[in-house]
This record gives sequence, structure tokens and C-alpha cells, in this order.
Amino acid sequence: MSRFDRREFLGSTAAAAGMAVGALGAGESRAARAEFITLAVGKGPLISARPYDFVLDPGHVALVCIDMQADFSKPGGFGASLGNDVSLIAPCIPVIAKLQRAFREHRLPVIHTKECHRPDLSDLPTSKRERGHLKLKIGDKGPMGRILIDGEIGSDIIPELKPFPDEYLLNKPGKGAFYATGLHEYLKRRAITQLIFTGATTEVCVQTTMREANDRGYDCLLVEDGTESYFPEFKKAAIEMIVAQGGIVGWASTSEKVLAAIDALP
Ligand code: TIU
Repeated sequence: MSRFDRREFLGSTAAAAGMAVGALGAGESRAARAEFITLAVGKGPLISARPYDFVLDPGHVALVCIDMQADFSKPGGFGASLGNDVSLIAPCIPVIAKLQRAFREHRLPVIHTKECHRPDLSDLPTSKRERGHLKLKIGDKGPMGRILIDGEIGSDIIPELKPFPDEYLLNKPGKGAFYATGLHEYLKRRAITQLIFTGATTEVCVQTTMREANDRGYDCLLVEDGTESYFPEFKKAAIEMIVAQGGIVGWASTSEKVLAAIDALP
């Protein structure tokens, strides 16, 4: 239980158990109460989160790493061509690396996405290519190869977060990872129902994918320090939008709390 605050875990477990018992009628037997508590909190450790604790279900969870490509986090790529300071993405890189290590150590799935297009641009809508009147458009040659094109250095996942050969790496032409991809089918085949989100950028591809996942019935948790935006105020607002109204899109927590829960797994 390194990195794990035992008192916090026990405290939040007790709170959940208390809520579970509170939901029972006064006449329930001790056995019924015990069974109810097990059902309520017995799936796995709780991740202390907003708007309330997230019950980790280790048999059905995956880490999702959105678009951690050079194109968004290094100079000369798509993010820079949009006029952004791409150095703002850097702080989430070591955080995601830590989460990837923990998931791999516990043999939990890690999923990676890449926003990119085919070299012949057949999956690139004209509206996307023309948007912003950029000097370097998607498909044009930049210092890291053709901007946002599959197979070019810029579109690769950065070396620090390189997918393992057995991990799912999906190419997506849109901002959301469910649009024109096989992600939903992949997750259904593996009975994955919980998605722990990281990546770039918070309010664009991460939030879009979380909303798509939420509508498809997944429980989604965003790791606040595992995601970055070119606009810190948009990151903050996106997180608040996600957790508002009882978790209308999902939950938010920190890598420390997620790692604590993962470390508590057998
Ligand atoms: N521009 C911006 O903030 N993001 C994107 O274009 N794509 C992703 O978020 N991956």
C-alpha cells in the first residue's frame, strides 16, 4: 500500500458502507445488511473522487490515454500550427507514464488513441482541413513530417508513453474516440465498463470522448493531473462541467488517488 492513505481508504469505504446501510429498511437482517454492503462496496477499492467516490471494478476497467502525440505536445506539429504553446501539455506526461506503469503491473488494459488521418486524406473532411486558415494545414509537410498524418513522426505517440505491442492503439479521424472507430465494439468484447481518462487536450478530445463514452453507458473518471489543455481556464471549466449535476458526464480525481486504489488491488 505504498502511496496509499489507509485511513482515507477505510474512511471512504466506511462512508459508502454507511450510505448503503442507510438505504436499507430498519427491519433488514444482519445478513442482508452484510450482503448489501458487499454489493455496494465489495467490487474493489474506492477512488476518492468528485462528485462522490468511484467504486473501482478491476475486472472491467481500462486506462485511456488520448492523443499523446508529438503533434500536440512538441513544437512544429498540429497543436503549434493552431497557434498554441505546446509546452503546456508537458506536465501530464510523467503522470500518465506512472498510471500506465501501475495498470500494466496489475495487468489492467491500457488503451491509446491517435488523432490522425490517412495519407490520402480520404478520412479528412474539407471543413476540418480548411478550419482556421492555417499556414500549415493537416496533410502539409512540417518539421515532424506531414501534419496529423498516420505514419509520420508527428502523429506518433511520444516515446515516453509508447504503447506496448499488446495494447490497443486506435486511430481516430475526429475529436471523439468513438466516432468512426471500433472502440465501442472493442470495449464490449472485453466487458470493459469503466474508463479512466488521461490525455490531451482536456476540453477537446478528452472531453468529447468522455461525453461519447458516457452516452454509451460507460462510467468515466478523468484524472485531473493526467490531462492538460493549451488553455488552463478551459481545463478547469471542463472538469467542473464533467462533475457538476451529480456527475452528469462522470467523475474527476487525481493520479495519487487513482494510484492508491490500483495499489490496493491484490
Ligand atoms: N486543438 C486542441 O486543443 N485539440 C485537438 O485538436 N485535438 C485533441 O484534443 N487531441
